[in-house]
Amino acid sequence: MPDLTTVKNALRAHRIELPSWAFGNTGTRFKVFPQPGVPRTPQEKVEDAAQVHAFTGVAPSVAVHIPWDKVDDYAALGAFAKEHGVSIGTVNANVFQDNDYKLGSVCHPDPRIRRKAIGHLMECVDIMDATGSQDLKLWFADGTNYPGQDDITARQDRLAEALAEVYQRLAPGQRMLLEYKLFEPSFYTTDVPDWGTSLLHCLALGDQAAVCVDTGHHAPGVNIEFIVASLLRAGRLGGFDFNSRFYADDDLMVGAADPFQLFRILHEVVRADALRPEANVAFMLDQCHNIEPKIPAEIRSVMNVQEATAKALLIDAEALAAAQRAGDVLGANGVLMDAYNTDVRPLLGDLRAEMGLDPDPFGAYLRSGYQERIAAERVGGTAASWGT
Ligand code: RM4
Ligand code: MN
Repeated sequence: MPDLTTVKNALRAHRIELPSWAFGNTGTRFKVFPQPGVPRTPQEKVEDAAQVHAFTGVAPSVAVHIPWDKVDDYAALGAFAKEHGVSIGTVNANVFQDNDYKLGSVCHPDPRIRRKAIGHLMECVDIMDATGSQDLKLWFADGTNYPGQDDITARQDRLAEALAEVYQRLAPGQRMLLEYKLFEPSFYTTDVPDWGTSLLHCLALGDQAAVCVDTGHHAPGVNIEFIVASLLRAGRLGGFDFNSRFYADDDLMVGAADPFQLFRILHEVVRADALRPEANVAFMLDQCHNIEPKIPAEIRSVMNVQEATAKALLIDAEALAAAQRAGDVLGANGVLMDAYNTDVRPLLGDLRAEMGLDPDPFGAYLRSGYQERIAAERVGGTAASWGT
């Protein structure tokens, strides 16, 4: 059995990044239900993210989305985050919400639009320089709706050209994470629809480019842990956008729809010894809390990742390898299931107590009075929301 101190040390060192947009109002294409106390500024999003870190101890950075988190002075935003005990993490580019991008951004047939999109990506790298962020995350809504609408190969060429230009702009130590998604908003072709396409572009670019696996971006039934294992093997797993889904890109809390899948994914990470921060795999959340309260939902999500990670760390690797070598199908599966079926909540409670935290971050936050305070204080102004 793995040594409990080693397991706890791995969990203590684990880092989970929060998305600024999870704290703002979000909804579906049908309705956004506003919530009281929602941040009105990027700074207020940072304050809320800092609460999640204060109660969990493992979420010390917050990803920003540009222009949703546009400020005049990004270095000052970074300093503000630091004062609140967190830092600015991944910079997410947004080239999908401008009228010019109706037919795409970096794959658009018009060079003027492509230039504009590349300009935005360059601006995001400037922001990384100011905040000290390591990663630029790129997700493109680019694609087509109708056969014949545009040339599939020409669009790949335009994509490669744009990515190469931005890649050249990266400083040593900065990375480009290329995220894929099967479909939506495009319904016929998507220009980066899968991990193969993303990996091909990353390989062409160089070592500073890696794939981002958003767990909600696959067809139903896809074996995500297989993709994760393959990318780890190739040294090109840049990070995760964790969330869960029942149907498509549902953006629900990670571990809510399929905790077993999350465990299987984390087993591959642990097996590759890639949980350590030095392994440079970013564990990010990318979620929208449309009907549930946002800060508690982020706390619950962090706890869900920790629980799946703890179970993966508890797998008896030696017993598993021995059973695999012996061709003991049921024995090997049993080793995995024993770990999965362990109740790790007491272990995580102990760990939090050792870290000087409340063993129950969820309850502790609810009791803290923060939610009531922001609901009372954040009146006036415009609540941040998906799209602003
Ligand atoms: C996309 C993708 C990106 C996120 C946006 C908001 O579906 O998952 O990571 O930045 O949504
Ligand atoms: Mn994502």
